[in-house]
Order: sequence, then structure tokens, then C-alpha cells
Amino acid sequence: MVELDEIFKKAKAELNSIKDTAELNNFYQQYLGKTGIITQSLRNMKDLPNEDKKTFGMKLNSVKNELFILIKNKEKSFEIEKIEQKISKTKDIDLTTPCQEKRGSLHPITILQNRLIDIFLSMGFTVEDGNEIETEYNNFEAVNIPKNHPARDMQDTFYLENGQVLKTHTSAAQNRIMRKYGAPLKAIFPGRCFRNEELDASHENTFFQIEGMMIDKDVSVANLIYFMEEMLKNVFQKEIKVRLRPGFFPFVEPGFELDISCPYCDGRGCRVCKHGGWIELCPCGMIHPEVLKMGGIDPEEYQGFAFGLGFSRLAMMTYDITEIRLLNSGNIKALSQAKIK
Ligand code: FA5
Repeated sequence: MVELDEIFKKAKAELNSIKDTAELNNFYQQYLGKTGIITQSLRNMKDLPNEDKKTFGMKLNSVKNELFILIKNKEKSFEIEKIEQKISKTKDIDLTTPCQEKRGSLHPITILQNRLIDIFLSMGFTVEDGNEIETEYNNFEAVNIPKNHPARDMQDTFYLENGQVLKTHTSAAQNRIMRKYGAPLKAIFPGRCFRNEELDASHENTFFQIEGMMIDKDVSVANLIYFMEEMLKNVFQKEIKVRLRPGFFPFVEPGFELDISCPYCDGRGCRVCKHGGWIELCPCGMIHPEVLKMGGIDPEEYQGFAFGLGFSRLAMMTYDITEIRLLNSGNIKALSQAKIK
């Protein structure tokens, strides 16, 4: 045992004077290698009297472990030294520059869209794509807004030279999706919309909507309310009351404006709900029989609901953004301050 202490003392002293990894490797072999002093001592243990084996074995193991740690630490210190030498020779790294931890993140619109998609997927809806450039037919006629109908004024749009339009609402994909899948169907289709608008804090020329549509036998307004409440519960993580007011859209009958009890003050009145306790959230209604017919679905057999949620505005509410133009601005400094309520 005394000899073991001596060996350890000597090894530590030798280790202190080691100057590079080559010397360190030799040192390792000398003590812990196959024929090293410690390894040999372990082998020789079998010759000890039984009563000494346990104490000697424990001591030997602890010396072995300590030595191993000391060697590893030395190895690490050589690596650090090497990196520091490399850095000191490199002129284009300025270690005095303050550390800037700028981490990227998804855009608030993308975060919210992903969240809405997850919620509807979990309720059995499929997610469909819509075009940004649409035919005039899909954007207007197929949703019951014929040429010269006054409802076209509500969604003034950008016409392309070939007669197509930048879609003014996600409803423009309704017809294509009905024709693709037929009934029954349950789908959502998020997308970017464009309108020739007077711009203000809540009106942009480019904004996002998410459309939802459920078509089946015996679908009623009760189903619409159920799915909207479930979606809202998930977005706001609490029960949200909804109310329907009559609203006019040529592609639904009856049509509604769906309001929600303000999730921030629970209906008591605050800045977000302009002290009214309710927030207008989403137009919706039962799909007009003519729209079903144009989509190739028999309205005698099937009914459906549809909604068109403006989620640029929902994002403003969720992230406490007071100016809608910020969402399209690419102003990273301001966007990164968007707070999740
Ligand atoms: C429509 O676009 C209908 N297609 C919605 C619909 C679908 C009704 C299915 C019935 C059935 P509206 O024009 O109201 O409806 O727009 C829907 C939402 O989009 C609005 O509530 C609003 O949140 C958002 N929105 C509309 N115009 C703008 C705009 N210029 N900037 C930002 N958001 C807008």
C-alpha cells in the first residue's frame, strides 16, 4: 500500500512536467497501458493473501481512476492550448466583439398557421393548397358572385393581363376542392389573399386567411359552432364563448359573422375588444345550394358549412401587434418583439 502511494506521488510529479501529447501518450502507456505499472499491479493481485486482496484492490482502483482523470484533464488542457494558439494567429476573429445571440424563429403568421393546421388535423380535416393566382371563375362565379354582381365591390382585386386574378379570399379554392374530392369532405385551406384596399392599421393589400369546409349528410349550424369552439379552445387554451350575427356573403345561406367573447378580459371589456366584450372574428355560414351544385355536389343529399378566418388579424391579437403592415414588413427587430399572449 505504501508503495502504491509512492507510485501515485511520483506519477503526479511526472505528469506536471509533461509538455505535449506525445509525452502524455508515453506516460499513459507507462502507467495504465497493457504492460504499465498499475495494470501489472492489478495482475499481480492474485498472488496476495486473500485478506489483503480487497483493501489493496480498492486502493489500486482509486489510484487508477484518479490517474486516468488527471491524464484526461492534461489532454484537455493541451487541446485548449492548441485552439488558443490557432485563434491568436487568426486575424479575422475579434474576440473583443460583444457576443450577439441572434437566433432565428418562424414568422408569427407561420407559427399561428401551423398551430391552426395541427388543431384541424386533430379534428379529422385535411389540409389543401390554394392557388395565389386564380381564375376569375373560381374566385367569383363559382362562389355565386356573377359578373356585375355588387358583391364584387366588397373584394376589389388585382387583375392580371391574362384575365386571371390574385385571389381575394381562400373561398376561391372551394370549387376545385369540391370537384376533387366530392362529398363527404372536411378540409381546411390556408393561404395568402390580395385586395386592392385602402390601407390602415388593420387592412393590408396582402393578408392571410384560413378557409374551412365540411360537407356531409345532416351537417348543420350546430356542427359549425362545435368546430369553431373547439378550434378557439385550442388557440386560446380556454373555453371561448361564440355568438353568431347575420352576415351577407353570396356563397352561404344563412350567412353569419362569428364573434368571440374577448379572450383577454373574458368579456368584461378591454383595449383589445374596444371595451365591447366581443371581437368579430370570422365570417361563416351554410354553403349555398348553388355553390354545392357548381362543385358537382347534390344539395338535396348533402349540406355543408364554410368559414373564412382572417388569421392575419388573429395573429395581431395573439401576438399583440397593433399595426397589420408589420406582418409583411420583414422588420425583424419589430417582429421579434411580437409577444405571445
Ligand atoms: C371573406 O373573405 C369570405 N370569403 C369569408 C367566408 C368564407 C364567409 C366562407 C363565409 C363562408 P371577408 O371579406 O369578410 O370574407 O374576409 C374574411 C376575413 O379576412 C375578415 O374577417 C378579416 O379578418 C380578413 N380580411 C379581409 N380583408 C382584409 C384586409 N384587407 N386585411 C387584413 N385582413 C383582411
